[in-house]
Amino acid sequence: MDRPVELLALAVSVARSASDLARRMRADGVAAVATKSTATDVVTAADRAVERHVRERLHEARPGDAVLGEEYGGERDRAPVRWILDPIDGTVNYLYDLPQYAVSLAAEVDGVVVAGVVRNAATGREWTATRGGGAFAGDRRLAVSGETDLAQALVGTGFGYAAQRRLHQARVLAGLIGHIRDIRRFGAASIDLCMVAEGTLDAYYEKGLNPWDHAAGGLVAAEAGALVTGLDGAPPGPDMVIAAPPGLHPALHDRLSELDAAGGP
Ligand code: LIP
Repeated sequence: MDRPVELLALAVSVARSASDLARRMRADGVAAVATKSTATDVVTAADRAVERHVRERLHEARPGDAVLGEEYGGERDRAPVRWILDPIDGTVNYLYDLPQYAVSLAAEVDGVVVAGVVRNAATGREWTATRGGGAFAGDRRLAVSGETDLAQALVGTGFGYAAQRRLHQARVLAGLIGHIRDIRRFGAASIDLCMVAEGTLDAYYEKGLNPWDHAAGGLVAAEAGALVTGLDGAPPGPDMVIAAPPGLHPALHDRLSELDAAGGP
């Protein structure tokens, strides 16, 4: 029962009920219940309730699996199957009722992400992928944009919760913005990565992401043909996540490397 398609079927079913819970709680009104790394890094009651809901459903279906979630943490060591969960990716959007937030759930087998779903809880848009099985939005198979010219590229990015990090990211953006078509900051990495997969963004990069921000969306982007990497040979991780079509990745990568995008606080 560890086949990627079966893990995906469970992930999709869980992400749908979790999204319904998030949307209901949003309708009831949302307030920040606490802050985490900084005063602007908020957590709502819904982030926690949705994570508990997902953990309960996964435990019911697969009691032996490990779960790593944004709000309750979890097993960082390797279990045969580990689920990587962001209950509400785009929490600030959720707080402000901006319809760009998602339940992001990935299944990792022996350390490799093999299935993932990202579901926009506000709009119901859903992106899925299995390793080697392709990426889909509903039944539509996804492919990244054919853009090869950085100067024509619409690029997504994001900023951290710490002011010093945002200042570094702004300096990097200042060095990049004159070399691309334009920038988009939508506020949820998982959805940004899926937009690269469907070609509504030509590329995306961000420093400071956690595994739960990019595990599922990264697989969707990769299965749609994107190169999903870090900088200078590193895998995608907290220093940097870049997702771009093979024809665009080298130019974006090299520009970000020159700008020390993985550096700073
Ligand atoms: C968010 C990411 C986003 C980033 C934000 C934050 P969260 O995740 O999806 O890309 O720019 O700073 O990390 O905190 O809403 O789960």
